[in-house]
Amino acid sequence: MLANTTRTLTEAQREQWAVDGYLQIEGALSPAEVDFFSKLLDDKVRTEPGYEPAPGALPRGHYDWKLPDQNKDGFMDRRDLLPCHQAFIDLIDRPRIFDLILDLMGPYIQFSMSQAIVRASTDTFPGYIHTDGGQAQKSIRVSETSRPLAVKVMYLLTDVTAPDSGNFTVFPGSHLRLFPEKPERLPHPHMPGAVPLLGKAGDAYVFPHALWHGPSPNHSGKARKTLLYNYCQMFMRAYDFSGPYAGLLERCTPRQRRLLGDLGHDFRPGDFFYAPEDQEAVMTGT
Ligand SMILES: O=C(O)CCC(=O)C(=O)O
Repeated sequence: MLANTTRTLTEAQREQWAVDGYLQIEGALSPAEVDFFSKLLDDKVRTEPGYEPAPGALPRGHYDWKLPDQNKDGFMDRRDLLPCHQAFIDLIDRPRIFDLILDLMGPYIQFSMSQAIVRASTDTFPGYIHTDGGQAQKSIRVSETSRPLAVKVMYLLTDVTAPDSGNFTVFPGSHLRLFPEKPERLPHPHMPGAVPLLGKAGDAYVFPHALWHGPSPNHSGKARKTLLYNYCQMFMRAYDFSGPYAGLLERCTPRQRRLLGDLGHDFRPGDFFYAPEDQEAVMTGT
């Protein structure tokens, strides 16, 4: 059964989205869900091989199949979580957050990526400021009144109550303007304009790929865990799978299937540009 999707942004959220370029949704996950996902990362995701960064072997942003560090507080950056557990599939269109995604992005969207990141407490990581969407998105900025091209939801699984705790750090408004990124002025989490956000486990940050953002260093003494879910307009490409995600479709609701690329027929040229006629009804559950 699909939840009927009716929630929309408040006026204050709409303004914050347009001006600052991000939202913080408190209590998006319950404490029980935070515990559940946190244990799932420790006891299942981390103990099995999966797609992880391979610095030195592969360029930045490319993932190789490997086993992460087995220390539960060590660094982990796992992609393509959905096959790992039904709960990861169900989080794709969790009503309270997905309602906002639909309101922001419109109904012609797909799910494009899932990720779990554990930022270890360490003196060796200086943080990392970037846009999402690779090289291209650094120079693509839509206007305040436009729908975004792609949006990420970051669920905190750890309280982040002080700076330099692996905070999600944003440059408010940077989704709308040229941002300096020169060898002599590389963006970093302590430069002017950076806002290291605080939050409670269970909070979610929602932001477009165009916003300059990233993790601050983590000197808190404890690892910071997050889940990240990405959505993009249908004419763009998913990052974690290359076509309809066939291996998962039988575990999905109709809406989840559509978000994972199942348009209800075999691929035809033009698909994903013009969506099936029931796209809006499938997305909103009406
Ligand atoms: O805070 C992190 O660990 C990374 C989050 C981030 O910058 C991203 O997902 O693009």
